[in-house]
Amino acid sequence: SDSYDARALQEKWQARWAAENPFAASEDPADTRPRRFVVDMFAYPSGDLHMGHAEAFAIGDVIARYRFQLGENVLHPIGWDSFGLPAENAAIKNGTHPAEWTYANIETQAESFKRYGISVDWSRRLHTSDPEYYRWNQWMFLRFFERGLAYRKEGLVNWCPQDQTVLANEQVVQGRCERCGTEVVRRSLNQWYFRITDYAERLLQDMDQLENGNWPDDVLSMQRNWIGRSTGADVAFTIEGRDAPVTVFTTRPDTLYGATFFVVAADAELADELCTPEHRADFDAYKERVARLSDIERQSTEREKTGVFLGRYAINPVNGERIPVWAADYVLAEYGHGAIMAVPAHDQRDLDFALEFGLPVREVVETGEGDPAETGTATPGEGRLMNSGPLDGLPKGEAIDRIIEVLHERGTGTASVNYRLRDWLLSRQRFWGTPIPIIHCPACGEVPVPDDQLPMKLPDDLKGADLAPKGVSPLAAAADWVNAECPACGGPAERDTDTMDTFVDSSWYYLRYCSPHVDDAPFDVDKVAYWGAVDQYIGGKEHATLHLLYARFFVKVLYDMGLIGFDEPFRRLLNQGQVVNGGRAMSKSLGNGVDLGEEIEKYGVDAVRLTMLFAGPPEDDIDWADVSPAASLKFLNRAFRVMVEAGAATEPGTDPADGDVALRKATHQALDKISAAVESHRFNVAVARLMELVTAARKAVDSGPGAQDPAVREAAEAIAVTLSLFAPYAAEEGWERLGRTGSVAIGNWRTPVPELLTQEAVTCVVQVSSKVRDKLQVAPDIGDDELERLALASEKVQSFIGGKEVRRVVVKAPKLVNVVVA
Ligand code: ANZ
Ligand code: ZN
Repeated sequence: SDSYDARALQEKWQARWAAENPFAASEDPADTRPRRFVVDMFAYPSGDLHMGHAEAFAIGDVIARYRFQLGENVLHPIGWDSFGLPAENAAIKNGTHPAEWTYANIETQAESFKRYGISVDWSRRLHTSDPEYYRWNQWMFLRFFERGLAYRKEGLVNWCPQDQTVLANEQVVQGRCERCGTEVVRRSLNQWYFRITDYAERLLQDMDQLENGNWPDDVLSMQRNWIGRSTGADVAFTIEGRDAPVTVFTTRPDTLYGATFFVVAADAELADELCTPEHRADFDAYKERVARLSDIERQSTEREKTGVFLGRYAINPVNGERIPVWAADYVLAEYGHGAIMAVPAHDQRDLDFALEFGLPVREVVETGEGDPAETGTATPGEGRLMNSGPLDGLPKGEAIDRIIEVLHERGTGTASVNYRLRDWLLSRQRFWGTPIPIIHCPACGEVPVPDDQLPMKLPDDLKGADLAPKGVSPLAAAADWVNAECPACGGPAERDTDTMDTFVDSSWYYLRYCSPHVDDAPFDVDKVAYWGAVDQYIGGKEHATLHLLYARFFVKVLYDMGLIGFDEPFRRLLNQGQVVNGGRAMSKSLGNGVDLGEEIEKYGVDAVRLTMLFAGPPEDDIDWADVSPAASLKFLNRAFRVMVEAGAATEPGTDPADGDVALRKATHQALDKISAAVESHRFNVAVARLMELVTAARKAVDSGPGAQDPAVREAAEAIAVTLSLFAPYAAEEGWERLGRTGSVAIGNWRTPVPELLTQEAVTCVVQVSSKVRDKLQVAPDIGDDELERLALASEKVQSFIGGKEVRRVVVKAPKLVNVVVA
């Protein structure tokens, strides 16, 4: 048929792509084409693809397809992040093994991705729940363990009572489980950690590679805050009745003379130790209360301050003052040293506490603001020191340097740096994840599973109720699985029953894409060296701190191991917006969900993709209520007809040199602008330019030189080539109708001819107070600022302005400038 039939084209071209895998990457060392590594954050297989996938993958696909068009060797892979709780919860509900749900959904999504026509190399497909993949999680864990970067410790952890598993700090959002929204509680458990804190400084410093627009600024600042570097000093306080002093971390050592009490985190062992018998009952009761709170609640400045006196005194190292030692929950056990010197005059939390419990407030910095003891507002700002002996009169900054020198001389303090970042809590008490490859032997302790015994596979006979949350891993109940021989002494031992956080899986999967089938290493180091770091990564903002920080950490460790030659995984990052409907996020409860499958049924893949890309800049949210896939479909029909008509009128290879000059210029200018727009990720602008080109070609056919004109063929071929980035089915079919062979999508980009990019000048009238005084010849696309500059530079205009004051300049580029003088 000569009209655009989305469904028929989908079937036809999908079958061809399936047979030919046209987007396969090559690793032939003789291949001299530039390489390009483009990765979309992989999908989680919960049901079929949704509108969010459709947007993200349409964006990633334009970027990859543009590179294919330029003739580059592109690695654009696909995979599934297929371990995790939803599969396990579904299995419990349905009485099945999580693999059933997982692999069924992966198949559904794979079919949908194929229909969606994304330009991926299907031969590299991976699933993290395959033993061929997760065995390398285990291998990595063992390498981290050998390097002291994986360790187990007993500590207070975030526990989700609903999911019955621990959560990393990163998975607790405002005191609630990121996944199910249940309020998180604290529990003391023996857990595995990755020592990401060893890399805190590098994670911070190396962000300079990601600046200047390579990564979005807000993601960088979220990472910076998450790492949370603070500079200050460690100061040692003697505690009466204790041999060793207790160190505190402070960002304000200059305020040391204003320290009027001392606070220990109520849940720190130190608090327990320092508590005197008379205060024991009060303290124990208090501790019990604190255990039920989240860190966020504890640090909220809104909450009333609570605490108990421990019956002890600390000695201020600079003035020998005895200050009372309290236990309170606003001090966190796991930050700094779990104890602080409290300076109520200059720290609001300390002031609230002092006012609550009648503790003294002493100003030591003259800030020019009211006395905190009276106003109830601490004064953290700049000023000169007072009540501070040798520091008196110094400004804050100098006082900090001076006091650090003094402390250093006396051996009671040093400059110090602290990070908010905590070690990555990695073990989970759930089933559907990578088993931790450690065997616990009563004689030998923690013994690594030897590499040649990997993968240590999940049992496949647990299902349904076997997996129900019990507070310990379901693996613990599988006796056959748990009991093992100690690899060191051969005695009876037990396997670790926890599984790894699924963020381990996603920390290095992009490296596996370079050689997904190697079975003697996580990746082929030569192939990873060939592709290098990911050139362009595309995905949602929700991963700003979790996944992206962990992936950066993994790459740094692998770099230190000498396995890879780069220390940042993603050179450029693009965060797409969300697809919303009627101004609100789509949700079941609002009933405003839009079903991707139904949209595709109605309008076809090309129209849905085009609509996503035309809606606005990729970072912005798309409101599906405001866009029109029907209009996209109409446009596709018009574009298709132009290609069909040009194809019927002229042969491929027709020399365009004799063609209509106006249309040729329109074509070459469109090519130029579409390239620039795609390179700067302004896909909506690229689509708009393409639409203009279709309009110009239509006009040339209907009321210009007619379809026989070689310029019409040139325009129609340019339409097919550029359209292939956004609407691959229409483009392939159009190309075929133009009599061209081979896929339109690869190596067909056109370089505009420079002579055809020059634009005719237009005349701009320049007025001074509404009287015409000069005429300028300017480019039709001149900007307002440039035009204003030119107009004001005109001698004629200047002579009419004379010495008068210019009130304002009205600019209507490219036709008019009016200089209004007093
Ligand atoms: C005295 C002081 C005076 C402080 C002053 C601040 C202002 P950041 O910037 O977050 O690193 N602090 C130290 N350890 C703490 C812990 N475990 N839990 C809660 N608070 C803790 O904050 C460092 C400041 O937070 C430290 O500096 C300490 O209070 C407090 F005018 O020491 B400061
Ligand atoms: Zn042993």
